[in-house]
Amino acid sequence: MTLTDSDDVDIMKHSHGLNDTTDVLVSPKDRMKVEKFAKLRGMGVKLVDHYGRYFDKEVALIIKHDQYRSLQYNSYQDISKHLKTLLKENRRYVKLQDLGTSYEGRVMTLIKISANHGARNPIIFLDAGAHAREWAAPAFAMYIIDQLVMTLNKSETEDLLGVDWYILPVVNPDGYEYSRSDPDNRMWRKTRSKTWREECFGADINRNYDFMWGYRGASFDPCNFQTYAGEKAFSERETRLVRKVMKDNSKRIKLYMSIHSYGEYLIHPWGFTGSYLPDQWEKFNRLAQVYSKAVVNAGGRPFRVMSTGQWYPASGGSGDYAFAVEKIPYTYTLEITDGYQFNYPEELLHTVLPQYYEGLKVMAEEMKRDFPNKG
Ligand code: 0X9
Ligand code: ZN
Repeated sequence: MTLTDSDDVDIMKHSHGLNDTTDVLVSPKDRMKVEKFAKLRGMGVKLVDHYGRYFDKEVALIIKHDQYRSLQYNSYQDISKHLKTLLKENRRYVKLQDLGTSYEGRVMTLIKISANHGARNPIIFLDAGAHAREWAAPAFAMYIIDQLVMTLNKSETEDLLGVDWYILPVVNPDGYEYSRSDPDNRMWRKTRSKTWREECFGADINRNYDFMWGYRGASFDPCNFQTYAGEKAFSERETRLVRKVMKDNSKRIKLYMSIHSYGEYLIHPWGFTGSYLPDQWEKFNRLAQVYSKAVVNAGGRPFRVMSTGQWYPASGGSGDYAFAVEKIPYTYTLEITDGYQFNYPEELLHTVLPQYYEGLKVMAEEMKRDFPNKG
């Protein structure tokens, strides 16, 4: 069947491209047919029952050509699909690496974006969504990905500021989907793995890394729904997959940033203590100020820059691990959005994400300058 106007199907509006919808009125007896038609073509279907036109029995089907959208909160499935679409449409610039699966079996995909994959440029490694409820973080990671790919498409010569971007947009897909599954689960933070307490699930990914594990600001109680550090360091598959990215690329990764929310903070090691700072703290501070200034220049608010431990000490975080163990020269945690806690309104994403992105671009330029000898 083709989707054309007929006695059975009333197309109220055609799609005008990606992300647009086709809105269709259909009688209940033909509903399945149209739904199947859309699903077979990978289109999303939203059903509005009892649309109330002609007869109250009529049904409207809204067919979305692509469920994924930049600047909205997307499902993990749509995010994964979108990464594949980007690969298909940009084979020169985009590579995908399946890292493995999450505890519940979701495939975790690292996207590598480069103007020249053979050039051995310095790598900026970004991850987001370690904490399930911090939805703004994966949204920002996806925004960055879309912008980088768009930049490469606009100008063949543009070289993404001379760095390669490795991005893992959702570190904790099980938790993310759990937090999306029901309003009651919206505040879920941890993974969804089984623990030795039968009734309690999950560990805090940002307490699960093997540097000063369990030393401060972490819990050993699996029923602690915030900061349970896990049964041991790297007990969580997802944490191990992030480690794998770091280990596989440790020589070339010059900047690692873990994107979280909320509060507008850009924090650097140490996280395990607030009593002292690493020798390099002035470099950390300087680069963070550069980020913050660029955000301000783009019309945003300044970020609060400090060591993580000065904010509040917590050990077993990814930033400390990346710096202390993997020897990545610059590591940060970026806490984005302010004023709405974990429920940053979707319709406001377009106001802040472009500002945050400007900061990253300037950081990339700095990385290129700091590490000119290609890793
Ligand atoms: O507590 C955390 O893991 C982070 N804040 S959040 O609200 N996103 O949960 C801060 C992480 C900073 N890292 C350490 N304190 N080690
Ligand atoms: Zn967080």
